[in-house]
Amino acid sequence: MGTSRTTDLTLDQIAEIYRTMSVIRAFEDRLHGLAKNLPGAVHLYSGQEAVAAGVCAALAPDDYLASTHRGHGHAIAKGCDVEAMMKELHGRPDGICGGKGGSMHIADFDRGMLGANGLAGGGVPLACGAALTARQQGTGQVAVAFTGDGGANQGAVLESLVLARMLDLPVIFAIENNGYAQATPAAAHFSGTDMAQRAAGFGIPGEVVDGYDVLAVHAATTEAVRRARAGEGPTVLEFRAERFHGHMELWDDQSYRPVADPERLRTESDPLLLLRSRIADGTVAGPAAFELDRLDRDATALVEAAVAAASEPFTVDPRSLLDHVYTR
Ligand SMILES: Cc1ncc(C[n+]2csc(CCOP(=O)(O)OP(=O)(O)O)c2C)c(N)n1
Ligand SMILES: [Mg+2]
Repeated sequence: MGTSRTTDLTLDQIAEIYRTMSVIRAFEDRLHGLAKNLPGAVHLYSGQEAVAAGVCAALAPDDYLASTHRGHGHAIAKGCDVEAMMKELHGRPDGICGGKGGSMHIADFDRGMLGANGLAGGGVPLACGAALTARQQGTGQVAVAFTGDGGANQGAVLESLVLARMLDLPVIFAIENNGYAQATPAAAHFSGTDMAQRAAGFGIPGEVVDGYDVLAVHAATTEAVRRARAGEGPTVLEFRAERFHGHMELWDDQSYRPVADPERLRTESDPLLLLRSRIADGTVAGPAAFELDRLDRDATALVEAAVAAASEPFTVDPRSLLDHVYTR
């Protein structure tokens, strides 16, 4: 499995990566409990922060990202406005998609965020389309196609792998293997030792990466982005990191999972604590602990302000119901 040893990242870049993870953690852990009062399904990303933060830190602002149903972390890491996202989750007209998308359709095209997606594997062909556009127009942009381990079994994902190789698209397939598809363990829905291995069958380089190690995620993505921009085509990256919460809020008693797992993950596999400990032991040159503490406090304050703004009373004009639909 790919893990990081050294890094070329500057202190400021490491601080920014930590900040991104901290904002995602604050956003998601705050939503835990709050979600029961919100319209629509909410899937939390805590535990997987290093994947979104490490991948997006390797992208340019105008690169594309197509997300999944577990998309808040991707959206935050791609630069979406946290308050507008929180408002979206509350169904407000001043939400990032006018309050009509909710958790599973957060999008912001100005930031290359092509959208979360309620269809498992659904973002992958969209990212390939964006990559084809970039290639045809010669813009140099790349696209990241996120999917979970379950979504990676969708026919559309496998077709996308074929097309991406045949057309040498500047696309990165980012498979987030968190060990489960809803309540189904990954070992029960795919054979073989890892999903990255599948890439070889499509003639695409593939790598398994420690998804708790943000620097390893960043290094692997940086190389995949280099390949894509150089016209060398797609890469498959399988990031391994389990989620801290259940599959979705209000649904999951996690009876399919060892009882101690979520707590064990928070003590042994927290990507923020992992980065902190590597800075503390001198393996990585990063900000001092008190600066990281400040970033954590800022992240909490940002999310609290977003919740306060989103909790203000609001009205929805019923005449806007049919706005933004394709046909009437
Ligand atoms: C096409 C499709 N089939 C089934 C579902 C129901 N569903 C929602 S999430 C999910 C599991 C997805 O697992 P995975 O891709 O591993 O993502 P994770 O939830 O673990 O992040 C399923 C089957 C769906 N949303 N879309
Ligand atoms: Mg999964």
